[in-house]
Amino acid sequence: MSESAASDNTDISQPWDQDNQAWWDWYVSLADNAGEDPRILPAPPIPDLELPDDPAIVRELCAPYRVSEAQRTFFRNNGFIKLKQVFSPGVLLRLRRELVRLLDIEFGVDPDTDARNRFLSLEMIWQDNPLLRAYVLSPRLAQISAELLGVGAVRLYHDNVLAKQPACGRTPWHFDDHHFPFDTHNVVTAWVPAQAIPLEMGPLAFAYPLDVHRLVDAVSFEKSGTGYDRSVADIFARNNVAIDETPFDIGDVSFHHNLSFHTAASNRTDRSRIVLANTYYEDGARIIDSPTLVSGDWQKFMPGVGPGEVAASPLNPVCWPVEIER
Ligand SMILES: O=C(O)CCC(=O)C(=O)O
Ligand SMILES: [Fe+2]
Repeated sequence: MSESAASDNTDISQPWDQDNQAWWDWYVSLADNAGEDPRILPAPPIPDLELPDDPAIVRELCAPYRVSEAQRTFFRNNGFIKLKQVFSPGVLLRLRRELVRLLDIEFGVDPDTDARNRFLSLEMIWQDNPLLRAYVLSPRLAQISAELLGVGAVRLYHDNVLAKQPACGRTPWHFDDHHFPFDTHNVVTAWVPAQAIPLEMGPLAFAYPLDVHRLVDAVSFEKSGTGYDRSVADIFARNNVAIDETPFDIGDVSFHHNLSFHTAASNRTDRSRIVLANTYYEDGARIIDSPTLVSGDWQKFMPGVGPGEVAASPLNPVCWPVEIER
């Protein structure tokens, strides 16, 4: 590659000018799938439960969850944590049913039966759907996020429904600081699986401890091809970096810091891996002066907020502590 072609491939100074779905289609194209096993296995059945009614769901989404000092220390050191029984199976299966309905409306596919190998994404699902609003602005998720970060108040950046369809490939290695246009590192994503995720479905996997990002800080991001993903994987392997790649039981929720390096394997099951990922950040944070291509559709998540300004549009409510007005 000539020098200018190489620098074109690493120039991310232009803003993203397409939608969030196009962003994800592009982003998963950057993953190296050479080592992935192509066999498709049957997914575990979705439990046949009686689902709770909406008031019971809202009560659970609002109730506090006890985070121990040991868990806070683990998160601070490692940049991620997987917590057990954050929600009951019924609350998650009700979420899944609603997300399947929305994905069907948006993409015209039943994400469980029409396998198209894509990473489908929806965002801003909470604004006109009272049930999903309760899941996205969940005081329980926001309280856990604030306690893990050790901050007094958190706002919503955005929600993201992530449906990795059967046979869709890996999510490339990355840390979210690269995507999020914030001037703070007090940013956390609650990744809420709407079904159990066995290894063959591609659970989110985390490199740790938190500061392993320093090993790859000098690797240049490449906006086409799989070079960045391969370089990060090689450096982690050469340095024997620990990776937590473990299944999620129904009810497990992971929380990752914006400096935590993470990836996910391909979905080798016959069911979509549906997750709700909500990102929360410390109240008072500002937008950086120069968001990039990789910051994606950020202005959609913060209308009216410009570079350098305090990130607090009406679409970024304080989710914890709970305000009287919502
Ligand atoms: O769901 C995935 O595979 C990736 C999600 C992710 O990178 C995130 O939520 O930060
Ligand atoms: Fe991520």
